[in-house]
Amino acid sequence: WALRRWMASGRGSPSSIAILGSKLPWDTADPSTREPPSTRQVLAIHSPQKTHEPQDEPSFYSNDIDRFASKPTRPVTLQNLLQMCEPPLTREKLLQNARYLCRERPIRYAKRVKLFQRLPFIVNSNPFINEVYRMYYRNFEESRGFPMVETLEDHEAFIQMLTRHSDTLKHIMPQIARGFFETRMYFGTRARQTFLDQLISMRISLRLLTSQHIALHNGYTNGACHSVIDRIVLGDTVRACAQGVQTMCEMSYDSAPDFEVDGDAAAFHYIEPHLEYMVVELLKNAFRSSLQAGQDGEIPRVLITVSKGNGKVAIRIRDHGGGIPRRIHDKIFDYAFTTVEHQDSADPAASETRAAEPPFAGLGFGLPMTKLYAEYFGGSLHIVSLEGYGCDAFLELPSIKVDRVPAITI
Ligand code: ADP
Ligand code: K
Ligand code: MG
Repeated sequence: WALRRWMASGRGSPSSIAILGSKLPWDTADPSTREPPSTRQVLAIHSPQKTHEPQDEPSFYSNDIDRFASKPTRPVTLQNLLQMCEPPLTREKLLQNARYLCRERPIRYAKRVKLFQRLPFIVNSNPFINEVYRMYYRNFEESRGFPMVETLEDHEAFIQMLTRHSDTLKHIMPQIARGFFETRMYFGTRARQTFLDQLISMRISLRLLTSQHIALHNGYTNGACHSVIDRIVLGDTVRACAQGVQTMCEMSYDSAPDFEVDGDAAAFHYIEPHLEYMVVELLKNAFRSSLQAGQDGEIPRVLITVSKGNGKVAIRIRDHGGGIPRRIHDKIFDYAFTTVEHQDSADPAASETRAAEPPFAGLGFGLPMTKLYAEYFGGSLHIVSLEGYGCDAFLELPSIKVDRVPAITI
C-alpha cells in the first residue's frame, strides 16, 4: 500500500527519471578510442539549460558505483583546509586542489549512493528518499565523467559544476527528514541512526571541501579569499536567530514567547550557517514548549545566555516549558522521534506540500542533527530537563581559527 501511495503521488513515474544522465559523450566502449573532451563539450554537458534526453534509470548494479565506492577517500585536516586560503593564491595551488577534488568527489558521491542502495527497498522507494538518491547518483555520474582539470579553462567548467552541485543539494535536508520520518516504521532505530549520522557527516565534509575550493577560486580571481569560517559576534547572531524563530512561531501558532539574550557579545570563528542551524533548532523546541505551557495564562519567556571561555563559546537556552518526561529522555536524540502528533501523515498530497517548507516541529530531526553538527568540530550539546518545570540546552563550540584548529579530518 505504501508503494502504491508513493506511485500515486507521481514521484515514482518514469518521467521523473528522465533527467538522470547515465552516459556522457566521451564514454565510448573502447578506451583506446576515447578522446579527451574539449572544454566546450564539458561546458555543454554541464550547462543547466541543456535539454536532457530521456535516459536510463540509475542502475542498482552499476560496476562504476562499486568501483568508486571501494576506493579510499583522502581526508584533509581542517588545518590544511583553512591554510588553503592563505596567500599566495597561485595558479598551481588552485589547479592542484581542483585535481584533488576531481579525484575525490566521485568517490565520495559513490560511497553515498552505496549507502542508499543498502537501505531496505521499501525505504528507498519513498519519493523523498528516492529523489535525494537520484540527485546523488546524478552528481556522481557528472563528477566521474568530468575530465581531470589541467588548465584554467577546464577549471572554469569545473567551478560551474561544483556550484551547480552544491546549489541543487543545498536544501535537501527537509526532504531527507520527511522521507525518513515517513518510513520510520520500516526501519530500526539503530540502523536509521547509523545511516543518518554517516550520511549527514559525509554531506558536511563534502560541502566544506567544495565551498572552500569555490572560496579559493574567488580569491584567485578577485584577490580576497573568504574562507568558509566566519567571524561571528555571538550575541548578534543569536538575537537574529531568536527573532527569526519568533516570526516562524507566530506564523505557525499565531503567538510566540518573548526572549532575552544576556552575557558578553564576544566574537568567535565558526561556520555561520552551522551555528544558525543549531541555535534555531534549540530555540524552536524552547519556544514550542513555552507556548504549550502558557496555553491558559502567560507564556513564559525564553532566556538565552552567551559566553566566551578559553577558545570556546557556550550558548545556554532556558525555557519554562514543562521539561521532558523522563520516560522519553533517552529517545530525544533519535532521528524521527517526536512527541508532536500527526493527523494527516497518510495523505501523500498533504505530505508533498508540507515538504516544501519544513514544519516548526514534528519530524524529530532537530536534536539529533544539532548534536551531530556540534560534535563535528569537537563541540557538545547537553539537554538538562527538570520535569514539570523546564529545559536547559547547553551548546558548547570551539572557536575555529587558523592558529588554533580542532584536530579533525574532513
Ligand atoms: P521535533 O521538535 O521535531 O519533535 P526534536 O528532535 O527537536 O524533534 O525534539 C524531539 C522531542 O524532544 C520533541 O518532540 C519533544 O518531545 C522533546 N523536546 C525537545 N526539546 C524540548 C524542550 N525544550 N521542552 C520540552 N520538550 C522538548
Ligand atoms: K528527535
Ligand atoms: Mg525540534
